[in-house]
Amino acid sequence: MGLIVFDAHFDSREPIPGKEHSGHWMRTLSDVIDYRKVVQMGINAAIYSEAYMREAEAAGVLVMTPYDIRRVGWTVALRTAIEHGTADGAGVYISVDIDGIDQAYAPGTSVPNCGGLLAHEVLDAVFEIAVNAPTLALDITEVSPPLDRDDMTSRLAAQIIMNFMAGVVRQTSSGT
Ligand SMILES: [Mn+2]
Repeated sequence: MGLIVFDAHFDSREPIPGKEHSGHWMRTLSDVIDYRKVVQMGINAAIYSEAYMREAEAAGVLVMTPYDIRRVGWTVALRTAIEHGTADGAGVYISVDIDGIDQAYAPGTSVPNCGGLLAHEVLDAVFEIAVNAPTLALDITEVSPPLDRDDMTSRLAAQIIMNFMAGVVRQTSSGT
């Protein structure tokens, strides 16, 4: 299974005994994740030491910061991401951490992101991936209604799910 993740964070920190935190699943699920088929889009490189980037890339992860994506353009970035995530004929699981999207669109999250991806970029991306790749499922994480403003983050999350489903329908119906 391939994995295309939208997130500002690597989530590859060490677990801290006795203290719960959400930033370690990319490390602690190493027995089920094939890192050579993982793409992390929207990583905020400014908040990490270089070691995190080097470790991810050494494991085979394709890392794209918002800057990387805009420099090559979304068409090329998504084509590259899909090629990486579907290596060896793998299906793709999409995971959207809402903090990968800029705080201007997604303030309702525990770590708002100044400098994240734009809402329409991620809305278009999940649609494009669902249309153009054998996509298995999508999840959305880190949406926090108590921290939201006028439900804008929750509505964005719902729209991401709808765009994903529209892409799945388009792919399913394209061969008939
Ligand atoms: Mn995150």
